[in-house]
Amino acid sequence: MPDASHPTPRQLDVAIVGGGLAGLYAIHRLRSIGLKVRAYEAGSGVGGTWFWNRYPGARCDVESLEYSYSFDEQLQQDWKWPERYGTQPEILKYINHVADRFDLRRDVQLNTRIKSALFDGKANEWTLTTDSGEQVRARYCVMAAGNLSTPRVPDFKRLKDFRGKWYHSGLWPHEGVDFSGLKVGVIGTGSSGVQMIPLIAEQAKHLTVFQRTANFSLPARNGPMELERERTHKAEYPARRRAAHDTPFAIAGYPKPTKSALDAPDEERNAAYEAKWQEGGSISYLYAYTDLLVNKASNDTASEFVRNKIRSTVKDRQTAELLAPKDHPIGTKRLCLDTNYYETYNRPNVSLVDVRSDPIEHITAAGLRLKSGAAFELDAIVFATGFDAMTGALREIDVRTSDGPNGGAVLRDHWEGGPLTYLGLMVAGFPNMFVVTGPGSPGVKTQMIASIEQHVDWIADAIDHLGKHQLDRIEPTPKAESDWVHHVNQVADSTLYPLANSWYMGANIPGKPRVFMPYVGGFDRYKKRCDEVAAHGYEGFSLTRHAIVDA
Ligand code: N01
Repeated sequence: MPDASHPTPRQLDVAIVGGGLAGLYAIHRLRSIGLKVRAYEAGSGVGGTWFWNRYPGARCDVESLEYSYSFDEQLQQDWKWPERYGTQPEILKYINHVADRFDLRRDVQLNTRIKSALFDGKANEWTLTTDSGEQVRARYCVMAAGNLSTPRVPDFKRLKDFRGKWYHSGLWPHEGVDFSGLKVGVIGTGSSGVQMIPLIAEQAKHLTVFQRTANFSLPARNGPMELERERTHKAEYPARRRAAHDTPFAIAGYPKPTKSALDAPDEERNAAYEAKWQEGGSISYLYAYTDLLVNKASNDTASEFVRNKIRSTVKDRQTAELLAPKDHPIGTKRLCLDTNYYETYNRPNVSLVDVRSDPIEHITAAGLRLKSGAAFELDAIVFATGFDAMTGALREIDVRTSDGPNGGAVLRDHWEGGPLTYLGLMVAGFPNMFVVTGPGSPGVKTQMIASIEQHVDWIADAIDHLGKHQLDRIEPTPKAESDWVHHVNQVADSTLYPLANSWYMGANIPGKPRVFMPYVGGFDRYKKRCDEVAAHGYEGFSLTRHAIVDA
C-alpha cells in the first residue's frame, strides 16, 4: 500500500536502483534516447562504493587513467588525476563532478532504499516501493545496486557487549576515525584490510590483526601522476579505450603474454616476475605468462615468487610464514595491491594473530576471546570482513512478479541454488529487469567502469530497439539462461579460480550456495557475445508486445 504522504505513484520509463557509477551512467545514457528515468540511492550522496568505503587508505587498485568514464572525450581530457591510483576522496570528487557536469542530480533521489520490486504482467510494468512507502512505476527497471554493497559483519557472539567502538570498512563514519593512542583490532585481510592496516598502524598505540586466510598482495607503487605519462595517455585516449575492449580485463597497454611460465628457464622467469613486482599493479603480474590462471604448476611459480618476497620483507619468521598464502593459487582471490603492507608487520606496535587455527570465539566487553581462551583487550574493532558479494544487494530487495507460467516468481527463490542470469544482464521470468555487472557478467573481473558502460550501452540499445519495433517486453528464455549459466561454470572450471574460497564463490557467507558467480572468459569474449546476440535480433531473448491495461 502506498504511504498516505505519497498517494500518486511516480510514472517513469526506467527506474534505476542505485546512484553509484552504474546508476549515474544509466541516467545519462537512457536520457539520451529520450527516456524518463530516475535513480534511487540509499546513501545521502551519489558514488556508491566510493561513497560508503571511507576507511583509511581506501583507493582503487586500477590506475586512475583507466578507472574513469570513457563516454565523454572532453571529460576524460579535462579531469586531472593527482596520483597513479585514485584515493577514495578523489574518486568521489570525480563522481560528484560528473553528476554536476551532466546534470544528473535532478534524477537521483537520495536517502531512498528500494525495498521491493513487483512486476505486474498485465500492466507490463514494475512497481518499486521505497523504504518510506513511496511507489514508483516504470516499464523497465535497471538494477545498478553494486556487487560489493552489502557489508557483512560476521555473526560473532556478544558483539553488543563490546564497550569500545566498532566499525565496518564499508560503512565508515564520514567524519573519520582517530585511532591515536588506542588498542585496535582489525579482523580481515582482504583488499580493505590490506589497505587500512598500514595506516591504522601509524596511528594506533597497538594494532592486532586477526587473520583467517593470508592473501597475496603486490606493491601498488603508487605515486604522483607522471605528467609525461598523463600527456601520452590522454593523447591516445580514444584508441586506448577501444583497444581495452579487446582485452580480458578491459584494460589496454599490457603486452600480451606469449608463453607458458613453464617454458621459461628459472632465471628468466624470476627476472620477469621481479620486473613486474617493481612495476607494481596486479594485471601486469598475472599477465606475465599465458597460463598463470589456468595451470597450477605455472601458478605455483608466481605464487612462490611472492611468498619469497614476503619472507624477505617480514623479519619475524613465524609472522612471515603466517602471511605467506598457501591455500590458494595467486590471483584466484582478488589480488590485493598495497603500500607497505608486509613492512607494517616489522613495526613494534603491530602483531598478527592466526584465527584459522584458533578462531574468534566471541567478543567481550573489553575486546575479544579466541577458542583457546586467549583474550585481547581492544578499544576499537574494525571489521574488514567483506560483503555479501554479487547477489547481496538484489537479494535484499523483494523482487517478484505477479504472474507467469507458474504463478508469480520470486527472485530469491529463483536464485536459491545460486544466481541464474543470461549474459549477467537479465533473469528468466523477470521481464524488463536489467542487471548491471551482475552475476554471470565479467564486471568484477575487469576495469569496472568499462563493464558498466558496456552493460548500460547494451541495455539502452535493447530498450531503444524495443521502442523502434513497437515492442515493450524483453526477457531471456529459460534455455538461454541455463545455457549461459552452464557456459559460465564451464569457463570457470577450466581455470584455477574454483580452487579458492573466495567471495566470487560465495564462500565468505555461511550458507550461501557455492557457485562461481563472475564470468571469467574475459571482457573481450563477453562483449563480442553481447554484440552478436543483439545483432541477431536479441538471440536468446523473447521480445513481445503487450497491451497496457491501467492498474
Ligand atoms: O573483503 P574480502 P574486502 N573471522 O571478502 C575475513 C573490493 N575492494 O572488503 O578469506 C575472521 O576480500 C576473510 O577471511 P577469509 C575488491 O574486489 C577493492 O577486503 O574468508 N576473518 C577475509 O580476510 C575486494 O576483493 C578495493 O578466510 C573473517 C576478510 O575478512 C572486495 O572489495 C579495496 C571472518 C574479507 O575479505 C572485498 O574486499 C577494497 C571471520 N568470521 C575492496 N569473516 C580496491 O580497489 C571474514 N573474514 C583496492
